[in-house]
Amino acid sequence: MQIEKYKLEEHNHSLQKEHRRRFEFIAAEIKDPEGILQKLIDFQVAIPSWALGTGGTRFARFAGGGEPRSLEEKIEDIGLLHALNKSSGAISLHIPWDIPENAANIKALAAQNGLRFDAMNSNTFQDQPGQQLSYKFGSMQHVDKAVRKQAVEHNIEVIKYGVELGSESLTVWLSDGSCFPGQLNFRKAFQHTLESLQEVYAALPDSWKMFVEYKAFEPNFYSTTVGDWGQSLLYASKLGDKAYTLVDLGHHLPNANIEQIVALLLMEGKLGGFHFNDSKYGDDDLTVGSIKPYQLFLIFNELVEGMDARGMNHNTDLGWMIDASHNIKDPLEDLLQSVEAILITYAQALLVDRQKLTEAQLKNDVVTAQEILQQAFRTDVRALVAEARLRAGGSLNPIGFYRNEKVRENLIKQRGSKTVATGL
Ligand code: RM4
Ligand code: MN
Ligand code: MN
Repeated sequence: MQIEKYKLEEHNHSLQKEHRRRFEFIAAEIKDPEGILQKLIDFQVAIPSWALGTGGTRFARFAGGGEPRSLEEKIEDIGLLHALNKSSGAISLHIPWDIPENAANIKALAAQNGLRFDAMNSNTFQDQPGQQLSYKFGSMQHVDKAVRKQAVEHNIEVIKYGVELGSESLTVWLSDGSCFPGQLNFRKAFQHTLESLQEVYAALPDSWKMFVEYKAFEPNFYSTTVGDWGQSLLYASKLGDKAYTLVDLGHHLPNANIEQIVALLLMEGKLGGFHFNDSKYGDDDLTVGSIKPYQLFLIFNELVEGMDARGMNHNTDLGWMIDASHNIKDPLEDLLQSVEAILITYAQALLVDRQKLTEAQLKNDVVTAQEILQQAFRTDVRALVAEARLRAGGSLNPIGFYRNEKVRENLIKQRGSKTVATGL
């Protein structure tokens, strides 16, 4: 479904007066509004191809209508999001859920929608129909060399698809681990995994990055072979300069200090990518910013500080991706909410008065340090984010527009009410 430009203009026009009043207020309140607006306009977050359909739990899946039935329709959905918010200009593919049958056509369709291909994701956590050997007891860690080889070859195939599409990174997330004590030898599992990753690393094109994603538990419940940032960093350091750690916000044990992890990975030049979502208990994959917005702010605060300390480009030097799943919301509305939450939090982090914070730290003035952070966090920057969207050609109120234009109803008419998107 295409968004008609005149409809977007009409919608923006009807909201313009109220918006101007709010924008002028915030612009007068903060330092360098123009600089911040440009950073917000530049910032792009990749949408994963698996987040466009309704997810499910291990108990049930309540399918929504009008879900994309093919990779082409997924690209159209992301194009629609991007037309509305101008901040979703990339797609992250999962192989084999979304194999591009004709890469040139897929690339052209993405380009028409203003999208580029972000990290490619491999999948050795499920057995696929026709697959020779099973991953039931792991993939890259497996005791059987033939299984490890199969996993390595799959990853190399994913890189090939990525090269055809113009992607420049591979994310490896392994479910490898064990469910019971004694099931595996930790050291051997690590060494097998490292050797397998090394073989994949050797097949990476020069310009590519490899992201090693960690996760504390699930689907394995006793040990995970890439279980935390320490293990991921160990693999990434042993692999080489093109290997980095990927932080998924839902992959830690409860109450982990993720902002500190981020700060240290950045300091080491080993933070590569990010999977945004929110959670209360485990890998809940909820809408970004819906449960712990202050934690997200503290993470962004470290990201901005750490990237600036290394002179990094906020938009292009890290891979920014959403990794969420939607059980009860319309996935497109949920994604609009997630991207909005990311931009709001990024804007707030840009507001932190770094010089004053450093001064407070040097004086051990704990109270002032807290005041500085909370001053930024409690600033209502929504009109700033809306202005960035407006200047980039998007909508002042993406969800409002989506609902007024009955986008979901139209998609159901086009695609049917019982469609199933590929994926989990
Ligand atoms: C995992 C992890 C990966 C994602 C899969 C579907 O928990 O977050 O990034 O590819 O789920
Ligand atoms: Mn993830
Ligand atoms: Mn996850």
